[in-house]
Order: sequence, then structure tokens, then C-alpha cells
Amino acid sequence: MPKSLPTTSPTTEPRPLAYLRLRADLVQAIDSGELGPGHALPGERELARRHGVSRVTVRKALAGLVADGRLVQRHGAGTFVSERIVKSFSHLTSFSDDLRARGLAPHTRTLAQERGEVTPEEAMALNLSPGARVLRLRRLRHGGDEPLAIERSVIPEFALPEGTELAASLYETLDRFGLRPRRALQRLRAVACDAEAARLLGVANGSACLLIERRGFLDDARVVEFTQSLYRGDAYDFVAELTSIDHDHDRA
Ligand code: 16G
Repeated sequence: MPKSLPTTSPTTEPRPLAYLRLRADLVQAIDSGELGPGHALPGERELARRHGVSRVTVRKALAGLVADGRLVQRHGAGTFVSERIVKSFSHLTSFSDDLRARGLAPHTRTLAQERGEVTPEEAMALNLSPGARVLRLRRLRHGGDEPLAIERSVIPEFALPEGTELAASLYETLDRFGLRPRRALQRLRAVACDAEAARLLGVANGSACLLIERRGFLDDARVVEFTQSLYRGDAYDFVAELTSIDHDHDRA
């Protein structure tokens, strides 16, 4: 994998455009994997020289990418491509999708798998009647060798009937039957992980984690998954694009 930065020819364009272009070039280099996670960027002076922009422009572009979680600045050491996984709040992606987008290989260890009747809570979450059957999965999710999340999923039997062969990716399995969720409701809160989660995730007891609950829906409004994901707080950045309420009203 080439580890050099893309260069742009010196430019005389006004500073705001130069800053946006440099920023876009860096994002492209990160997204394409040309600048991999943990890669050290050259110093400000070198970046300015390579891109034909001023150091102020470089500083501004870097500051924006640091704020977005794409780069990290370590005091005295320089600027690095963030090793955190950027997760969009507005796209319905799977764990495997997010990891592959980051150039990492997803791995799954199934901790528990069982079938049974819905509990009252599961029936509420999945819109099922009492007595309906579900598949319960508890999985430890890795990126490369690193444990990143623990997920408990409850899937209605109609989606994954007994005898279904499960792929490492739940969404890939559902996709085989045209049942990948098309829409989801999600809520997120910060929690401190307990001793068992800490052991599985390889972090200190009580470390900050994100608990995300997702109800995934099909086009016909049936709920096809209820998943509680415990993501390592030190590994993920959640990013959303927001528009102002006025803007939404203008368009309505
Ligand atoms: C993500 C989803 C989870 C889904 C899983 C499927 C969040 C917060 N959660 O972790 O609801 O079940 O992806 O991933 O994004 P998979 O297809 O790789 O098994």
C-alpha cells in the first residue's frame, strides 16, 4: 500500500477553496486506504510545500479533519490518521460494512446461539405475539484481531427459520432471503462496561462503551431484528450530518 500523500499542483486559487481542496484530497486518501489507520502525516511545512498552499491553510484543513474524528493530533508527535472507526448515524450499515469501509477484516465469534419463545420485552421490541419463536445470538465482533463490540440480536423465526445456515454477517444472511432491514430506529447511550464485557473486549473494567439498540424494519413494516450492541467507546466515532430546522421547513 503506497504511503505517500497525494500532491496537488501549486495553486493561486483563493484560500477558502485551497483549504477545502486539501481537506477533500486528504479525505479521499484516507477513504481509499492510501493513508491507512495510524499513518503519520508529514509536518505542516511539508504538507504546505507539497500542496502549494500556506501553512495557515494546512492548519485549517487539519483542524477540520481532527474535529470530524478523521485525524488525531498527539502533542509533540504530530498528526495521524485516526484508528477509530467512523460510523454514520444516517446510514443503515452493518458491523461488517463499517469495518470493510475502514479497510479492516471483520471477524465474528458466536458466544451463544439459541431458539425459543419471545420474552415479553422481545415481543414488544419485535412487534410479535406471545408464543412467537425467535433466534437469539450473542456475538463478539472483531476488526482484525481486535475485539470491538459485543452484540445480542433477537431475530424472528420467520426471518431465519430453523436450519438456516448463518454467515458471519447477520445482514448478509438476511440479505440472502431479501430480508435485510431497510429502515431502523436506533437509540444510543453511554455506559461503563461490566467485568465480563471488559474481559471480552480487552479493556479495563468500567471503560466507556456505547450501548446502541436497533430495531430494524422491512419495507412492509415488519421488525426483522432487535439488537443491543455494546461498542468500545475508544474505537468508534459516531458522525451525523445535520441540517437546521429552518432548512427542513424551507424544503417541506
Ligand atoms: C451493526 C448494527 C447491528 C446489526 C449488525 C449486523 C449498529 C449500532 N448495530 O453492528 O444492529 O445487527 O451491524 O452486522 O450499527 P453484521 O451483518 O456484520 O453481522
